Amino acid sequence: MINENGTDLMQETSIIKVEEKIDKKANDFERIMLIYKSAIKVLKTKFDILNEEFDNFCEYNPIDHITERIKSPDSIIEKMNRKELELTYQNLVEQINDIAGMRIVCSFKDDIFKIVDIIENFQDIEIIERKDYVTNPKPSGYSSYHMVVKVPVNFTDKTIYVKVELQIRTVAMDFWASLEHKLKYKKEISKKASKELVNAAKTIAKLDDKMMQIKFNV
Ligand code: 0O2
Repeated sequence: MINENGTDLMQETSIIKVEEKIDKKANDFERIMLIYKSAIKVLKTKFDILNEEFDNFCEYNPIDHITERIKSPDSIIEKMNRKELELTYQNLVEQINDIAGMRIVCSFKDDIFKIVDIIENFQDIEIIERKDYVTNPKPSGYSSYHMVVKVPVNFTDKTIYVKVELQIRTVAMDFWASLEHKLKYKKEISKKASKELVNAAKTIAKLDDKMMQIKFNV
């Protein structure tokens, strides 16, 4: 929840046309992006601490690697158009949950749920949405655990709560998603190829289950 000293990013944002401002390289857009970048830094620090704790004090580290990104202006506009949203900052902040994104890539499938548990226990982070495409993959075959969280970012005069999308997946799921994204990027693919990708995703899901079994039996 947002406490009485905190500000939601939405309250920070007036209704300005995103397109115009991006074209003019206006300060408003840069300021908003800086706020998202800061939220990523806050979360990244949390995961760096966990990583060190796992490496130094635990038998095993479930995190293989972490990547983060801020959505590009072109990609923001493409997503807003796809969702038929008017290009305003208010819509950007309210409706687009993955301007700031972080991907936590785990070794084994059960590690995903360990990481989810850990995030649920972060006292200062609010989970506002989750989608479990690990238990229920998308029709495309895509598998990952998604969470949208609100992260408090402290500035000189206020705390702003900023949305970050977390994608938690195994190395194998990451391999599939990354290649599938490359194959589909800005082009239609045939029905046959789509079917083959779904089959490849099923093979990968079996492989993840097999690797987990092996881990439990070593
Ligand atoms: P990009 O370029 O990766 O950022 P929402 O974000 O919730 O408002 P949506 O699309 O309903 O909108 O949410 P969903 O299904 O949770 O997907 C969000 C993100 O998950 C996508 O962001 C992708 O990164 C990833 N994703 C979802 N489905 C697929 C898929 O079939 N294949 C691959 N490779 N990735 C997928 P963007 O903005 O669509 O794309």
